[in-house]
Amino acid sequence: LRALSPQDLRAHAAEALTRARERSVVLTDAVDDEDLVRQHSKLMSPLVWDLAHIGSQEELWLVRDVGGREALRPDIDDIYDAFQHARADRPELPLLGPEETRKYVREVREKSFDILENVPLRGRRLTEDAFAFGMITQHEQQHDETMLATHQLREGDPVLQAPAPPPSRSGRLPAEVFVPGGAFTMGTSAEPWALDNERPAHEVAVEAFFIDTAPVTCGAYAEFLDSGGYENPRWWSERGWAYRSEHGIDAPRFWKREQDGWWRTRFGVYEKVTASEPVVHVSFYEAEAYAAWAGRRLPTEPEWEKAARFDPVTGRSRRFPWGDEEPTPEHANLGQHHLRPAEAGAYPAGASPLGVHQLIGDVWEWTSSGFEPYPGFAAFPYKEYSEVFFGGDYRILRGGSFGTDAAAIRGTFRNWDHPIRRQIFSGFRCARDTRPGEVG
Ligand code: AVJ
Ligand code: FE
Repeated sequence: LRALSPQDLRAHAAEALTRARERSVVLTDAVDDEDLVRQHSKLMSPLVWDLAHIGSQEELWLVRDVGGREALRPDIDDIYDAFQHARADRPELPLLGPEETRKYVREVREKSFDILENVPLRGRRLTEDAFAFGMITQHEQQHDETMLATHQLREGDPVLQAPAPPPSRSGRLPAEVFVPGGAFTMGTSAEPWALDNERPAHEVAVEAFFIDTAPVTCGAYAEFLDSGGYENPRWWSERGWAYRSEHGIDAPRFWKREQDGWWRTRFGVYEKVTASEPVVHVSFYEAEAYAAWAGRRLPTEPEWEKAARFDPVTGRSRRFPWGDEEPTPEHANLGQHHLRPAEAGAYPAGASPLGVHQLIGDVWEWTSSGFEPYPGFAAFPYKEYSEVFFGGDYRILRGGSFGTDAAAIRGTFRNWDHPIRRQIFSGFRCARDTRPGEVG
């Protein structure tokens, strides 16, 4: 991005915005109007709220701030402000209807494109490297992933289709990978579209450790379940056990035990759980309990990032596990191209220099770390993106899922959620300390 001419940068931003919008349209045109305005779960907004909120944020940042243009709909700012209304209360708001919403987001987008063509991309931090356009692209893609999670919660016939992801192309992989101890560069000061919480680049020391080559599979997770793991407080943290008991949690979200084993509902299809696939829709507490049962632990956030970015030959941290190039379908299962995670070994071209697979794509991975600012953090361009969440009851998730677009993921990207959440596309991999005398 840094090397692009202003004209190429504009074209790149326009292409990213267009791809995001195509996806928003797929997700909202897939259902009828009744489904669009309905709340499918108390945890989620009606899809029509997400769509108008996408337009509202774009109006605020691109049309009004970057473009300096007049407000289109100042009357609806409050309705689509995520901080004014909890998700559970959003169906009660005087929301724009489906057609009005579609018209609104189209009108905002026409203005954004006009502004992108004409605004100087130098001289102001918000427009440097077309940052605001990248930020709004990522915002739309993040809500698209949220809408995909709403689709997963929706009852009724399937409305989304996608081909199956590739099978393993890696032969037999080792169970775990050794990551050497020492300092590495975490975060970034160079990534043009990185969000405020990924900045700045800084050195972090980690002890040597081992990390799983691939995310924990449904087959491995079912062993934990079938050995009574959900009935034994020994594996659970105190808060995790209380959460599992209060909510009657006895398996990953969407799983059901049948006579012939575990089944699941996935985007409206009831199917047998595939043992070789990464487990998804587990909370942090479940991930933590599985790890304890397996005699292991979750990786910390710095450990995850070192495993993903550290190149032992150059000592440098890469943008992605495979290098500095943008993700392609050869590198990772991203972008809702498939509606499920792929089995271990499906993306050999996406492995890290140390040989860790599928860190990007497939499933978000819980880490043991809370959401804290990096040393030197500065809120940009607004406190409500990250700063207000620091120190809250959150755990960091890394790497993105099959429902995350390439525009909204990188080796430095940080996601966070409450430890009880599992409607998101969350899985995990385990790590462990080196044993005395053990060398990788
Ligand atoms: C960073 C994914 C936790 O979806 O709540 C969307 C991103 N911020 N709109 C979320 C976000 C404002 C955020 N996460
Ligand atoms: Fe938002």
